[in-house]
Amino acid sequence: MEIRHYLNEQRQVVDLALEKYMLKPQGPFARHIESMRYSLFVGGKRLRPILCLAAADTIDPGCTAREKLLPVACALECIHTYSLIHDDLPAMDNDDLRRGKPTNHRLYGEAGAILAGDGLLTWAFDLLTGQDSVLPPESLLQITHLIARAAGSLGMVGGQALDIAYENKEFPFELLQTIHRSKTGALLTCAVQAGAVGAGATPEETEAMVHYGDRIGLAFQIVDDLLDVTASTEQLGKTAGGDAKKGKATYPAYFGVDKSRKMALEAVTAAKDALAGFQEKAAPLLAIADYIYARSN
Ligand code: GRG
Repeated sequence: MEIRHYLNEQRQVVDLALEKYMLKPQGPFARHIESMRYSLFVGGKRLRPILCLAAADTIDPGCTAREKLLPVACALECIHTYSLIHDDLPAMDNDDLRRGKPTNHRLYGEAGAILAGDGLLTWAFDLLTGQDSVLPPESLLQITHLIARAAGSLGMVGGQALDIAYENKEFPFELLQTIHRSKTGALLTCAVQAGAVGAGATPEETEAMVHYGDRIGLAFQIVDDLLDVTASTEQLGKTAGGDAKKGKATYPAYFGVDKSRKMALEAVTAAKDALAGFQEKAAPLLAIADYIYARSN
């Protein structure tokens, strides 16, 4: 599978769906909606929605499920984008650059950026439960709960709280794993799990997907840590070297660059092993796992 071609094609599918489902900048809230749309459409790999659709395709290769999952895929991207807007705020990472462009608060002010994030988070749940949602009520309820759990205080928000609380402090490696699992891994795992559930996966199939999500989540975070050390600001589209400056504990800080790369590769191998039962139907998910590791080189 030519992964770059696949990811480009799928990114276009997601972008079209986002355009369809996203609020339009009109009426009395036009400026606020424009601020949400700015960060949503300024770039991004669309990894979470693509993972959701690829998981659905693995369970239901006839591609009928993926259509029904497009609002779910878009909701995941809205939540991810909100997290990036808030992460960049002066009260958090205070960054000027995201996705290669000025951060939201640089353009819309701090209050505007907080509200853009709040708007995207809330719109995600509007999208999940509104008129565009065509999944059967039972799977919809399950998926909505999975997303709320992954995004909230026992997932991404909780992970971010821990990440900030432990800046410039020493802490055991186990806590670093908890931070990564919740801050970054939970939403990635949830994307794959939601795709599987929406496509009618059996509990065993869903379990395999969760295992895959957990391992690519780990690999993704290790690679993100590595890129912060090895890539330039231009390559990253955000300020490079930020982790060390902010006193963040990272994989390279604990283990060095070479060992971290090895650990990322091990995580990707375990992710791929988890999908052995799906054989060639899992080709896109396998290729995405390889792509996550390849970014580190
Ligand atoms: C503020 C509630 C709240 C949470 C923030 C996701 C997050 C939690 C912070 C972002 C900080 C960070 C660099 C985390 C590492 C992993 C990560 C989420 C990287 C960005 O995701 P990509 O590479 O970004 O998928 P694009 O722009 O391609 O969508």
